[in-house]
Amino acid sequence: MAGVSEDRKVPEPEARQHDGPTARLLHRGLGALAGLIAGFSALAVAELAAAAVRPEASPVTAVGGAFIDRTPPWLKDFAVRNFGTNDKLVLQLGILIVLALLAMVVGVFALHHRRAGSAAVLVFGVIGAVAAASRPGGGPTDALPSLVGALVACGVLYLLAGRLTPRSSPAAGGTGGTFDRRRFVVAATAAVAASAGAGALGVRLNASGSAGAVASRKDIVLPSPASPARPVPAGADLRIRGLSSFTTPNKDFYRVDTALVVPRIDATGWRLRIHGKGVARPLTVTFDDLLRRELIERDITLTCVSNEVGGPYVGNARWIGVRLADLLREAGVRPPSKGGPADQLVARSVDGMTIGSPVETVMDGRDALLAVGMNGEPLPFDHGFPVRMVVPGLYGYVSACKWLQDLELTTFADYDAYWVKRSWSQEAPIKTESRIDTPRPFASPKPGTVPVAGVAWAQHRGIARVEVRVDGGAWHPARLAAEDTRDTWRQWVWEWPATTGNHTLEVRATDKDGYTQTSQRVGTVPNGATGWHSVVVSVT
Ligand SMILES: Nc1nc2c(c(=O)[nH]1)N[C@H]1C(S)=C(S)[C@@H](COP(=O)(O)O)O[C@H]1N2
Ligand SMILES: [Mo]
Repeated sequence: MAGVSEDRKVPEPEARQHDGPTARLLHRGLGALAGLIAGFSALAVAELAAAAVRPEASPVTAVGGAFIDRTPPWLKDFAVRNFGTNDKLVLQLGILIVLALLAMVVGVFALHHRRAGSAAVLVFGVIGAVAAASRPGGGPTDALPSLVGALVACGVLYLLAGRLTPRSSPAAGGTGGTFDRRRFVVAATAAVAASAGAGALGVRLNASGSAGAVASRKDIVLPSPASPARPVPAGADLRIRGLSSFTTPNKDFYRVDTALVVPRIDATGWRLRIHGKGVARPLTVTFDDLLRRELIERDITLTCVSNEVGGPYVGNARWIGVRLADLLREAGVRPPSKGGPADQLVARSVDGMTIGSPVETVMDGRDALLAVGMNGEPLPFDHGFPVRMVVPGLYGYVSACKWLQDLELTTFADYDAYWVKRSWSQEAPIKTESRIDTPRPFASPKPGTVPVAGVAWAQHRGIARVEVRVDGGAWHPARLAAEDTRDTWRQWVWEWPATTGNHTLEVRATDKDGYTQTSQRVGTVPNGATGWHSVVVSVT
């Protein structure tokens, strides 16, 4: 009887109530919330400030970019394997989560160390500023968004922590005491609202900042190529349900790059410089210069070295561009076999990517392109607008530089390109591979005739044969679709007389050099995966 009613009759003094464990927890929680709000203000204000500099200067993008450049190959491989094209989203979310946790810690700390806690926010600002200023294409002004954001956050935290500081009251002891919750709520709401406004405005301004680039892309009319591709042979696309289409639509084309913000370049201001070792006549060309040259159109299948056996990072498109070898010859470049001093062509993009290709390969007569068009339209921004390289037969990381702005002739001995510094091979021709597209893994087709179909590729050599086997039995020759060119992938199908039960399907291809895919499984690092793709299905 005693406890409850007595408590009601003799209430504790207010200050004592606020000193209880729940009150203390609530107080800390509000400190953490203050930290979060300050962090939010920092990012929102930085986003707005970035609109005055460039989108790449916003702190999460800058820190993310710096992180990507320092990612060890195994982690990159892990990210690509597990998150695929979402890897960048995962990275940015990860950075935001870490920031949120740190902001909460700083917020709680600021409850008792208001000045030091607020000042600690500036440390993050400096980290963001250094990362941003040292990004490719960045300069001292790139530091501004992080610094301005941090200053604002510092002020916000100071203010909010102040509202959480107990007013000195004679009865207040320990860590508690009273504070005016209403005043805190008002200040916090104001900070959130103002930041949200600034952030939203920043996002909009950053988007509209690329209006010139978007307009320049819309204005482009691709001239018809002097050397058109022949039409894709009717029999090249088997049109089997579940099988990748022969030409990959741009919207479905795989995307692999290190760019957190896709560069949006205004084609009218674009310049490409060709220079370096053995370049007798260095060249600078504009986008219009390229369009005025002889354009060629070719079907070429692109493949990423990070593509696992059975993976999705391969696609086929119809490209329009100029012959890279022609331009190089105009600049006076000779391949090593003709006495040229440079054996490596290093392509540089506006976002600081470097991609090195063998000069010999680029000039050996294959259709190495400076591409301006992809499947009948100017290159999409994601795929390198306004100009990218495409070299049949070489993995993308040693040939397919997007958002190109510079070509330098040098040697493999003198220079390691971006991925080579990260333990990938200097040279990497595409390996002969094949993939089962249908049936899908763990599908359950009915017994009877089941088409097993997929694609095989050995760019610049061509596919000669594809074979399929079931449960490790004899190899059956698949029917090959018509060949478009030896630079494109080739579809295949085998009509499988499927019987009830669980079965393992395996595929292997043989290229026109007579090489049959090895069964030996190796990973993607350092120059491409090998092994047979297999799919387990249960026929019921
Ligand atoms: N600027 C730039 N170009 C780049 C890359 C990059 O990260 N940055 N990645 C390369 C890699 S590894 C591949 S496989 C191809 C992929 O081209 P896609 O995204 O158009 O399919 O682009 C290449 N060109
Ligand atoms: Mo790649």
